[in-house]
Amino acid sequence: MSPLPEGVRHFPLYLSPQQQAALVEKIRQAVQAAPLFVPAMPRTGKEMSVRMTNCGELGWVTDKERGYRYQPTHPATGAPWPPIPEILLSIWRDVSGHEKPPQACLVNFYDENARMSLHQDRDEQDFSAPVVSVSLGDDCRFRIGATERNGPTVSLRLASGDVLVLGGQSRLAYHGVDRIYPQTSPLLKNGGRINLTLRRVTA
Ligand code: MD3
Ligand code: FE
Repeated sequence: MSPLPEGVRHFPLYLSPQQQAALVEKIRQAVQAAPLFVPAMPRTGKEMSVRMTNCGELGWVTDKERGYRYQPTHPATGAPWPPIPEILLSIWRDVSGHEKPPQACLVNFYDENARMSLHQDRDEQDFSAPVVSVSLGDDCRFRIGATERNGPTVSLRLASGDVLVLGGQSRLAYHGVDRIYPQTSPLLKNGGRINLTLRRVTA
């Protein structure tokens, strides 16, 4: 068992099954107001396998023409993002150690074939705040490495209701999702995994 990298904290089953179900309902409402979109890589336009939306004052979006960025409105509807559900704000207050509330909540939806390749999160101006991640639905194999692309990595199985805090040295660590383990959670009727990431964006 490799230790987790410096700055990573894992809270297995932070949310009870009842809290998870209530949060899924909040996310379903948010997705009705702010439909999932297909993110595309800058320049190439290659589509990612996850589907995304956001809550909060700013949302992370990407497309071929304008690349990675945060913006206050949905790329298709032009509407402001829905508010971040209160339960997520209370998780942030409990685990982030950060004074200010999160500005963005990225909602990633994975079907059983979706992946996220190794990358760094560096589109934010404030790296002093951690990223807080909440997993719902099927388990995944999450991989995290060093701040250099070719550094050593460790894998972690994330389950529904788990919370992960990525602060300190790990804030700029390479990370990704290698695979989803289908049918490992009864939470989502049609299976798959939802990951919610809470962040500070502006300086
Ligand atoms: C480590 N999401 O949205 S969550 C992402 O499961 C992202 O959907 C993955 O990577 C997912 O950018 C991983 C855990 C996570 C989130 C942000 C991090 C790990 C991180 C930022 C820095 C280091
Ligand atoms: Fe990331």
